[in-house]
Amino acid sequence: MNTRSQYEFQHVCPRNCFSNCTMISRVENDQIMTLSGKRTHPYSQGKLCAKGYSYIERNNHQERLKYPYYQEVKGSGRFKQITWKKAFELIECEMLNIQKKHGHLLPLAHYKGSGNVGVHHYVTDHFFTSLGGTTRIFGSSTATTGFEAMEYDMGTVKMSNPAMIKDSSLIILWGTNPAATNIHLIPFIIEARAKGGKVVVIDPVYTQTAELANLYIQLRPSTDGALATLLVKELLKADCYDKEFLEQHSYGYEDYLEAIGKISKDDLLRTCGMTEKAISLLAQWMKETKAISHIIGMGVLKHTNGGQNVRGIEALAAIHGDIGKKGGGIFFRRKDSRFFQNQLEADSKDTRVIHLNQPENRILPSRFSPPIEMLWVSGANPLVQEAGAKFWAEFLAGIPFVVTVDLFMTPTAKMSNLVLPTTSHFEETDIVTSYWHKEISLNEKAVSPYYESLSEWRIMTELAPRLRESGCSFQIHESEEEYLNAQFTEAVENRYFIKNVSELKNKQFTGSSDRIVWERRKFATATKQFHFFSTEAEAKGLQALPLFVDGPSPTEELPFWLITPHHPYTFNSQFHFLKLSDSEEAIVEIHPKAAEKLSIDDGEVVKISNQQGSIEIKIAFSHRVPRDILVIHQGWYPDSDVNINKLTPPLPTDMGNKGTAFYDTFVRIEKL
Ligand SMILES: Nc1nc2c(c(=O)[nH]1)N[C@H]1C(S)=C(S)[C@@H](COP(=O)(O)OP(=O)(O)OC[C@H]3O[C@@H](n4cnc5c(=O)[nH]c(N)nc54)[C@H](O)[C@@H]3O)O[C@H]1N2
Ligand SMILES: Nc1nc2c(c(=O)[nH]1)N[C@H]1C(S)=C(S)[C@@H](COP(=O)(O)OP(=O)(O)OC[C@H]3O[C@@H](n4cnc5c(=O)[nH]c(N)nc54)[C@H](O)[C@@H]3O)O[C@H]1N2
Ligand code: SF4
Ligand SMILES: [Mo]
Repeated sequence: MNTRSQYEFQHVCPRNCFSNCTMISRVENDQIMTLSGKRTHPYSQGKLCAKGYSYIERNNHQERLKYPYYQEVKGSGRFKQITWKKAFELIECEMLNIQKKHGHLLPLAHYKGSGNVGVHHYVTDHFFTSLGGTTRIFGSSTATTGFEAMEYDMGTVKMSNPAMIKDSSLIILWGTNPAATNIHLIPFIIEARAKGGKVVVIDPVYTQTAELANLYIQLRPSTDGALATLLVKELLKADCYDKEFLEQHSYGYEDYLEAIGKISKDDLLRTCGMTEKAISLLAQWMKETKAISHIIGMGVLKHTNGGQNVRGIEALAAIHGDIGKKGGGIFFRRKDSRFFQNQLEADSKDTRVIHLNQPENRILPSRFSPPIEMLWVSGANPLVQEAGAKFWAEFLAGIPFVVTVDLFMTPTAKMSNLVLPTTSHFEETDIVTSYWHKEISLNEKAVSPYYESLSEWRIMTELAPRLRESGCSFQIHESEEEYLNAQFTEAVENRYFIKNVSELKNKQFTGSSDRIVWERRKFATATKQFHFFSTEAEAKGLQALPLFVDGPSPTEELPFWLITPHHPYTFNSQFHFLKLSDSEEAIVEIHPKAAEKLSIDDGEVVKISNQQGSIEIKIAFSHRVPRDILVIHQGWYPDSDVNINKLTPPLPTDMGNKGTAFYDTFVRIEKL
């Protein structure tokens, strides 16, 4: 029974976040008065992060877009406020002109980012699919690198309920900083520690999560696979490995063991930038532990050898016998978190797909055949978030008509012709699924749209009838709820036993089974075994075995790694304007000894550059970073010109064709 008062509504935070917290708003006179986390959510348990608690402020922020705006010359800043009617006319006119000129709509492209991951927001993909052949542009989505690596080894990507981490006696966090990026995991980690479990953090940077660990291992970036191999060698030496798993449930382990037998320990230690002492305690703990939980984060993946490093960690987990056991396993993400109709139908058979993160596709829009003449950007801020900001600026400038749908005037919006204001999750109906925990929840509409904002469903619904002539088959529904009802599939019903929105209303949290994945050790590969040897990887020109492949390193000319991780108080390019950050202005963290060598003082503004470009930024001394690493948090710094992706080259990762090796960026520092 719903016992909430008439003025309470349930929402789900739709950020591309592990938690997708459920929250309750209390509304008076069409205004959200208070907001709190919903306590019955099994994963987030009623707590929000700093960004979540700031949502009321964000919702009414003076910089939120109120009206549609148009500028003829992109980047001129000469925006004119226009009516929605005029905006729809402009869009219709552009699309019809493309259709007339080319006889098809392939020059019309759309690019959807991860600004809002709710089911409602797949309406953009759905709409473009309904036009027949158009172009879909992908930027980077590095998770695909991890997915491909896991598919080589296990056939598919699965993950146990992350709350099970509380039962682990040894947790290893590889390249992830949940104290900043996945705060709801921390109580489970603390619970494991309280029960005597040990926590190990492996990261080149001494992070907020490292502070919570029993052991912190500082490794050279992009060498996780080498460290995993070192640990495998230690286990083998001590005869401490899961023989049954290797013999009965794996394929190709003999080849792997033979190959790593030939690699010297000293070489591996040198690669990882470590002494033997640094790994001996971890090796000892591993020998004493039955099953280990390995949590693999984006820090491992955002390198040119990221996928191969994931395979290295998986090989370690397989040899130690962690897979399919209580208190153990590999935690990365679940791949099967999209199962509504509009999520499944992302592309039509005629869609032209362009991966813009691939260097061979980094050409101007007019050079594609057919050229790109119109771009629709939704939930994305590529000018700030994609590698190679200079290229993206030129790319946007080269498209005759760019439409951006957002809540704020971002740098990308400023490089658009038409900027359309859209609703926040308090102003629309949605369903949010999670790639981490298993809950799905309903997001209710609580207040009227901010000024003239329209929901993305509404925008598409208004546009569709105007494009029937061009073959648009997007179906019109009466409401957002009806639209969502039409997206329910058998997969949703099988998992959650619900058929429509109203059933979800009464059954907000569903399907969190505590089954341990791969418990029967029957994998989804061709042999049903865990593959140390992958013919699929080999066929793609990759290593068949999970052996370490070295990546690029700093050079004399570009002596620093630039690591640009996610900040606790911002969300990618969102929330910077709230000034929640302890570093309101952009700063670069550098070890004082490295700065001393360059005669640079704390607080000094310096130039950081490489072959891609340069930025000017303030120095902050920090003992968290090694001497050859600089850290700048990724995101949008609206009060300065700093755009760190001016420095990141479009280097693809080794697997998953959307991956970008953001953390293989090398730079020099100069005094101004
Ligand atoms: N507060 C907040 N939360 C977020 C986000 C946000 O922007 N803000 N973004 C969300 C999104 S989209 C994502 S993808 C996730 C990302 O969250 P995480 O998985 O935590 O990933 P990153 O912040 O990219 O990097 C994590 C750590 O990897 C380290 N690292 C870099 N290179 C290496 C390496 O080679 N090996 C190892 N072992 N470590 C390395 C970095 O120093 C960093 O501390 O967070 C999500 N949650
Ligand atoms: N250097 C460096 N760059 C990185 C990373 C890194 O670690 N280092 N991380 C990468 C990663 S992991 C990711 S996932 C990407 C994220 O980059 P993006 O996918 O671009 O994600 P966001 O910056 O979160 O959001 C993009 C825009 O969506 C808008 N938005 C929010 N809600 C809605 C909505 O309901 N509708 C619409 N239309 N718009 C909305 C926001 O206001 C914002 O302007 O960045 C990547 N870029
Ligand atoms: S950003 Fe993540 S942790 Fe914060 S409220 Fe949203 S879902 Fe929860
Ligand atoms: Mo991400």
